[in-house]
Amino acid sequence: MSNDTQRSTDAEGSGDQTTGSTDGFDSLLPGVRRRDFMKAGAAVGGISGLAGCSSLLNEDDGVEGTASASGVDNSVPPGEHDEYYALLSGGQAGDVRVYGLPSMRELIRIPVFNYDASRGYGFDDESKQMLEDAGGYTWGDTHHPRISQTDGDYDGRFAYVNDKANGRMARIDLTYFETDAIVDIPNQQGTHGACAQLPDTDLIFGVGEFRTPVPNDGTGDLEDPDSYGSVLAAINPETMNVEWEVLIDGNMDNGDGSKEGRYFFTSAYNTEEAATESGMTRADRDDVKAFDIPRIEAAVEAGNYETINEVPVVDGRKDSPLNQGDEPIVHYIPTPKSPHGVSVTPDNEYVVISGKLDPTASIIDIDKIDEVDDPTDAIVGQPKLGLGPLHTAYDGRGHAYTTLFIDSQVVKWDIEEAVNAEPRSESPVIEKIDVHYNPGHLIAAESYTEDPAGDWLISLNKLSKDRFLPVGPQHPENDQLIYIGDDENGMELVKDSPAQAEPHDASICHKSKIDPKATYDPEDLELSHTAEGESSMERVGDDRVEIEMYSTRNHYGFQEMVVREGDEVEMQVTNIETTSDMLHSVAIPEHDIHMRIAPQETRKATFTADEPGVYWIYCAHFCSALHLEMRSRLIVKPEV
Ligand code: K7E
Ligand code: CUA
Repeated sequence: MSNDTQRSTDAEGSGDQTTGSTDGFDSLLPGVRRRDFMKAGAAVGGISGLAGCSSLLNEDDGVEGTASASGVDNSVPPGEHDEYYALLSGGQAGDVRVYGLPSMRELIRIPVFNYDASRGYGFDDESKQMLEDAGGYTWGDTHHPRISQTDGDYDGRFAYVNDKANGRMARIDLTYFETDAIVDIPNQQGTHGACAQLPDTDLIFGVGEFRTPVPNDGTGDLEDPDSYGSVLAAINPETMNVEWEVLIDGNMDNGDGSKEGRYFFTSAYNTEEAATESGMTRADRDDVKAFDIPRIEAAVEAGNYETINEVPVVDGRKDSPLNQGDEPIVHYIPTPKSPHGVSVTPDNEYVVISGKLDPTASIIDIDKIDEVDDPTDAIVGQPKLGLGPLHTAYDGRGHAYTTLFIDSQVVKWDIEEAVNAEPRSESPVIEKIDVHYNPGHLIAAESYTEDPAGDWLISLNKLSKDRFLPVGPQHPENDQLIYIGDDENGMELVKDSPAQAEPHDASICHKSKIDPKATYDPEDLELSHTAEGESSMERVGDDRVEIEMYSTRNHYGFQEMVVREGDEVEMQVTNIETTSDMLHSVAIPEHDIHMRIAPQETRKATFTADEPGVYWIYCAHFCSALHLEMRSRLIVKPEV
C-alpha cells in the first residue's frame, strides 16, 4: 500500500460535516422553519411531539424512531446530524463538552483549563505556554459557557467560560472548537458568573464570588473579613484584557446581562460579609446588584478609579460618591434569600432571581430600576415555586422554567401571571416535573438569546443515585432531556444521560449558526507550514537543534533524527493531509510530548534530550493501515 493510493482526493474542508444535511422540515413544510413549527406546538396538537423529526421523515418508509408514549422522539438515526449544538461546562474537569441535541450524544470535549492528551492540549509549545501564562495551574472549574452574540442572536464565533477555581476567563474559538485565549483576572478570586454584554458581546463579565483583600498580596488586614471585597471584571472579548473592575459591598454569585447592554445583574449570598456558613445565611435578603454599564464607563473615562494591579478599579460600594444621588453606578436590590440564578427574560422586560433558600423567585422590572426610590419597588412579582429554586430558562412563549434543587423538580410557570399575582402566590405555576435528582442549572435551546427555540430543555442534575449501573462510590451526574414544545400535553422527560462531573451550565445553539472548519487554514496559524520534501534539521547553537518536518500517511519527514545528549530540541511538525479527519500525532516516549495535528495544522514542541538512547517517535492516532509503521527514530548520542 503506497502513500499515494491511500491519499484521498476528497475536496478539502468541503463543509459537508456541518451544512450538508437538511433537517427535513424545509422540504416537508415549505416556507416554515422548524422553529416556527415547534412554536406552534399547542396549535398543531398531536404532531407537535415529533420533535426529533425522524418519525416524520421516515413515515413513508415505515421506519419508526424510539418514540415515547406521547410521541416525543429524540432519536437521531445513524448517520444523521443533530439539530443543535449544546456546549456544557465540565465543572471540576476544567473542560467544555459538546453534545448534539436532541440525541444527547457527546461529540467532543474541548479542554480549556485542563491538560488533555487526546487533543494534544497542554503538550505542544503554544497551548502549554498559554496555560503557563494563565497561572500555570493544571485544572480549573468551568461553570458558565456563553456563546458570543451579534444583534441578540448567536453568531457562532466564540464561547467564553469562567474558571471559578483560579479566577480566570477563557475564550473558545468555535471555528476550530479550541481554546485560544485565557486571562488570569487580577484582583478576583472565585470567578463564578460569566456572561457577555449584549446584544453584541462588547464585553465579557467575570463575577467575583470570593471576598479577599484587594489587592490580595499580603498587605492590609488579612484577618478581618470586613476589609475584604469582591469585584466585577469587564473583559475585552477581542484582546481578553481586563478593561475595568468595580468593587462592591457583599459578594456576588451568578450574573446575566440585560439584552440592550445597559445593565449587568449579579446575585449574591453573603451580604453579611461573613466568613462562616452560619454568618453567611443570617440575613433574610441579599443584594442583587444592577451595574449600570454606561455610568461605570463614564466614571472610568473621567478618571474616577484607583489602579490596582494595572486595572482601573471603580468604587461601587454603597457609600461610594459614585452611588450617591440620582445616577448610581450600582443599584443594590435586596431579594430573598441567598439568591442564586439570574436570568433576563428574552424580551428584556424582567430579570428573574431565584431564591435558593426561599421558595420564591423575584421578578425585577428592568425599566423600573432607575426610577424607583426604594429599590425593592422594582420587584414586580414573587411567585412561590417550590423548595430550592436555582436557575431559570425560557421558551419564548412567555413561560419560565426553574429548577428546584431540594424538591428535585423543574417547575414551569407563567411570567406575566406571576407579575399580576400576589407575592408568594402559587397561581403562576403551570406544571412540575420530577427530575433525578437535585438539579442545578437547566437550559433551554437558545434561551439566552432574544428568541428561544422552545423545544428542548436539559436539566443538569447533580445526583444520579440509582439511575445507572453502579460504578462505585463516585456516581456520574445525570443530564436529563425534557421536551417543552407541547404546552397542551406538558413537559415530558425523554432521556437520562450520564455525565462525568460536573456540568453546571450550558448554551444551546442551532447548528446553522456555527460553521466550524473541517481542516486548518494555514493562514490562521502563526507557525510556518512545512510542505512535503521541505523538512529541515539544523543545529543552531552548541546545544540547540531545530527541526521542521511534515507528516502524512504513513511517515514523517524524517525517518531518524540524531541529536546530542543535553540538546534542546525544537520540533515543528505540519500535517500536510488535505482530507478531513485525517489526523496524525507525534508521540515521543519518555519525553512527555504528544502533539496531535489536524490536516493542514502545524504544531511545535520543545524539549531537552537529556537521556542518551533510542526513542521511537510514533503516531498515536490510528490513521491508516500503516499507522503502526508510522514511526521515526530519535537517537540521543551520549556526550563524549
Ligand atoms: Cu448554579 Cu456555578 Cu451557575 Cu453551578 S452555578 S449549578
Ligand atoms: Cu499517522 Cu497514525
